[in-house]
Amino acid sequence: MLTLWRNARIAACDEHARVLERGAVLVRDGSIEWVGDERDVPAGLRPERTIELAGRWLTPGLIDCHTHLVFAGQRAAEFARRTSGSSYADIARAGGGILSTVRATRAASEDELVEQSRPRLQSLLAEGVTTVEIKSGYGLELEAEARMLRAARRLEAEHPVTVSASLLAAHALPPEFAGRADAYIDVVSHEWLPVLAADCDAVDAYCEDIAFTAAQCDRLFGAARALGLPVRLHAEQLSNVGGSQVAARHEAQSCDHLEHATDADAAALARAGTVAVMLPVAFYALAEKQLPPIEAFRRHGVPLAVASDCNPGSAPGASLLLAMNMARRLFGLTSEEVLLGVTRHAAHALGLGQQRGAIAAGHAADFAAWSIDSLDELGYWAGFNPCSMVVKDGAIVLERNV
Ligand code: DI6
Ligand code: FE
Repeated sequence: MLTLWRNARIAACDEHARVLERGAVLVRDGSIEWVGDERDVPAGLRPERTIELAGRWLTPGLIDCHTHLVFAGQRAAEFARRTSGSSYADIARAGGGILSTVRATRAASEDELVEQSRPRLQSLLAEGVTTVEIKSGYGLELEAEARMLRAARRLEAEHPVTVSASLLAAHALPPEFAGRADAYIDVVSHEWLPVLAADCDAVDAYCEDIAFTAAQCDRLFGAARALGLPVRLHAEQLSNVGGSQVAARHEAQSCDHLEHATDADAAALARAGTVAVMLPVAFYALAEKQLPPIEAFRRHGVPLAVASDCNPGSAPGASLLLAMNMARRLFGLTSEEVLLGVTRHAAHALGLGQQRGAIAAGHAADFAAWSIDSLDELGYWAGFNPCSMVVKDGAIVLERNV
């Protein structure tokens, strides 16, 4: 079936960042066949259906390229401790933090994980998100990590969304391995990865002084790549322990957080073609002070993405639009950087740059339509959602009166 989407203002987010004031898109069977000015719609093609957008803004469907949205329970009591002065690292060292969600997640069945995670996914979908990355990392034992990945796949099957699943077994040291981090990395690398490789799209790790060292992440990544799995890394969030350099050495798809990254780190990421993912909700919720080196990323030409980091500890929430607002207000990103950060660059961060993230011929017809006057309104509203329609693989999957 050939559908003509017409009378749209289009932010294509393609390699030329084209903006069409009176644009049209031809979609055949879920894929974009042509995009351009209305007046240039190829003659001779007979669309079987025409959708009139009445001058509305159309962007690619948004991509949230860093979430931990599958988990059980919540950590509101820790948030209260943090707002009265405790630090995230202190709570983690005392056995709370990630390990507290590990206890709740291990105790949850696959059904319970799906039930508890569904509202978070649906919150993102209502904001125009059509692709979402979901990490494991709260199981930290083979079966519980596998269960998290299965829950992510079930959420994908139930909703109009593409899920990219990352195995984050190296998120925290499970209590069974206390004092034996190297042994844990060996088990994950040589016993778990071969079993779980078919169930995930990439391997992630948390490189931090409260988590895993650069050398441990390096070894894990070596094993992942030997199995043909791409890698991504949480690095330089609270301190700089050399994670970006490891990520760059393994041509990571993305390196995420990066508040404490240096100019040399930015240069290494640029050379490796790694996307720097900004997670301002975590920066905000932890009341961090150190800003990521945005100017260095720009100077070296590191592509910037923005993501929600949805998780029960450092970024409790499920709003990519809020992350976009915070990326502008707290990190100083421009509205264009923020839009590319949740479309084209986010697609690249997931290795999906050829299929999604742009309104371009050959890409999937994933769109979001917006009730806004100008693109500057994306990342302007804090706590308000101007998304009026979501289109997944050519089908309208959500319409909102806004
Ligand atoms: N960095 C984060 O922002 C999340 N994980 C990570 O490595 C936080 C996860 C949590 O606190 O539960
Ligand atoms: Fe994270």
